[in-house]
Amino acid sequence: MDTRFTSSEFTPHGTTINAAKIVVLPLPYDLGLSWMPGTRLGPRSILEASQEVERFNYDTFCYPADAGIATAPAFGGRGEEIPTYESRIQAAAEQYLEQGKFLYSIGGDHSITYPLVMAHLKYHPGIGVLHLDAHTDLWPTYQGMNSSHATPMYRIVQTGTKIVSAGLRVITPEDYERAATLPVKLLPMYKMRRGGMMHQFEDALEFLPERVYLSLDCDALDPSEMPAVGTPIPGGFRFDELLELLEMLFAKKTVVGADLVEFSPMPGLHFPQMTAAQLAYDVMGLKSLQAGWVPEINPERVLQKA
Ligand SMILES: [Mn+2]
Repeated sequence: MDTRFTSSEFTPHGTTINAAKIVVLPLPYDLGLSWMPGTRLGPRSILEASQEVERFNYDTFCYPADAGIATAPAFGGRGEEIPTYESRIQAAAEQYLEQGKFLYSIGGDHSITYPLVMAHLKYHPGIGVLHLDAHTDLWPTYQGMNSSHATPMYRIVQTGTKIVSAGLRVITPEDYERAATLPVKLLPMYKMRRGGMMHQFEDALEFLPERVYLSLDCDALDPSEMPAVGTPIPGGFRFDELLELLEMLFAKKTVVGADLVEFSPMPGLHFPQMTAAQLAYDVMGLKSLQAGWVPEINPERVLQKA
């Protein structure tokens, strides 16, 4: 199988990480999961599906691949102590950030986001985190572990980093108590639905600094469109709603890094991995346009000119 994201190494920019603006970091890991294992198979499955993603990105009207997308070697954490694995993630991320790359990490369960954000904080001090998820991931410990897919936002916020968590459908009274004393804004899905989704989201974004890291848990999407997650929760975003939120995010903030986590492929069901690959490519498109790496091309206008 192909272990690269898209066949974009065939772009004019060549095949090397040196020549690429975007580096995809696959992190096949699932020791932070509480219920269904399987996210360690996520990156491979998304990379495979990405071969079928159309090179022209109709969601963002550009060719993200023209920015140069290189895929870093994947590494999981089997047989490794969790702190060791986390330092390896952070070191790998720092290596690419040092080279000025836009890092797009593919998990893996949500525990990978903590070391990734730590790396980004080093190169982009003062960033905030936009967290799209069904869950708050704001537990101090979960099942006795402080490194779990239920704890990354708690760990991140301990560094003073501001977080907006949106799309939430599971919030406990304890979450609200915790959030009240921390720089976290919780945006439950029911409020987004009732208060005008885009308006609520725009408001929440004002809580964050100008530069943000985007962490996207696949279970933010509705299970009807994204069933391939460890902990599916009904009532999530539709794909087009999520896309609109991402467009607003890139219109309002500079995104300095991003991840996509918790994808857990279901044998025999291939549309979710295509959805995940498309979502990843959409974010790369939005970033490429924001950074001016590629031009916007409206395909309808091309037709009018002809
Ligand atoms: Mn999560």
